[in-house]
Amino acid sequence: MKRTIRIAVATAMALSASVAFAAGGQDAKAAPAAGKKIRVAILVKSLGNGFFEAVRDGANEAAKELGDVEIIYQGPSSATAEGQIEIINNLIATKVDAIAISANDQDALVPVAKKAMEAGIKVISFDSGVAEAGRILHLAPSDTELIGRSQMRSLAEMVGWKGEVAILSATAQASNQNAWIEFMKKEIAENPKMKEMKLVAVVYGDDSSDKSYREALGLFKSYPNLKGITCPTTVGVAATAKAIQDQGLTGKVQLGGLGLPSEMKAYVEAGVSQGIALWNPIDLGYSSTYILYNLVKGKNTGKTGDAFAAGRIGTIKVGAAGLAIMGEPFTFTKDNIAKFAAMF
Ligand code: RAM
Repeated sequence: MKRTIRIAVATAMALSASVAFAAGGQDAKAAPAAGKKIRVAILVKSLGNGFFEAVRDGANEAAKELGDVEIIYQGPSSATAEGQIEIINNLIATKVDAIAISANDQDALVPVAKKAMEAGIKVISFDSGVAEAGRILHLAPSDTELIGRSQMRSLAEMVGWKGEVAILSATAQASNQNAWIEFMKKEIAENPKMKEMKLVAVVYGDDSSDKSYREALGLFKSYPNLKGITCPTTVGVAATAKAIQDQGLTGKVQLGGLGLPSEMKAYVEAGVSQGIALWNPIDLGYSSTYILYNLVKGKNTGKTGDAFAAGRIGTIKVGAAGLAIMGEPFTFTKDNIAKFAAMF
């Protein structure tokens, strides 16, 4: 079977011990401060998203190791900046110590994130970034250009390098998806092997299963010759897989993107998608918690060049513009997806 994304992956273990991280640097288990726990809020794009539930599990794992950390997991019911702003205001009022945000809008959250930092709260973004002025650092799961270009290459392989393709994304303001889409567009425009491919539409399912499903149906209707869809969102890719299957389009419309193995296993095994990619969301939550803990404890500042000790992950280094990058995406195909589906 075809490999969908040509990204070198050494072993399955590389997924949880991300390759871009320097080895070692295990932080000693901090002794709980007398009585008071450090309150770390994990603010996600929206509730009910399995990806973020795995992030939460990783945060809880780190909190357990650290001992004196309490995780507060929150998110709006739908993926809006307004909902997140309201939650951040509440977190400021209740005086949490730290917040990790996956942003629904990188700019709209800056004023309230600044307000939180002025109140002494340590603020970072992870997954989907807040603009630089509104966070100490951003923890990205992988390199933006690599994610964007490799998703388009993966889809190209599936459709045989020709025909109409579309992107079904999360929200129109999502900073992570928009940055990836920029590189998907560059790849299709620049790669001479893709000259017979045409990107016909970019649509938004807002990380809602229902809306994503409807948008997928809309694509089938508007583009009867559509050969493939790539969805850089776990919610969108699962909904699109269901739409393809329900419409009897398996094998006619190819599907690629970023998906949770637990949600995509059945579709990948049934051939609805030849393969999807992702990183380990558990590690993202685990690392975010260690980073915030070290910031609160004054062990790190988060400035460029700073190195955080992050438990089993090792050392996380902060690069230019306060950007810390975890590792490389991993590709799940019908040969390996079952193993990961049990994890996330
Ligand atoms: C969805 C969210 C998240 C993104 C993943 C791939 O769960 O949009 O931000 O990183 O997909």
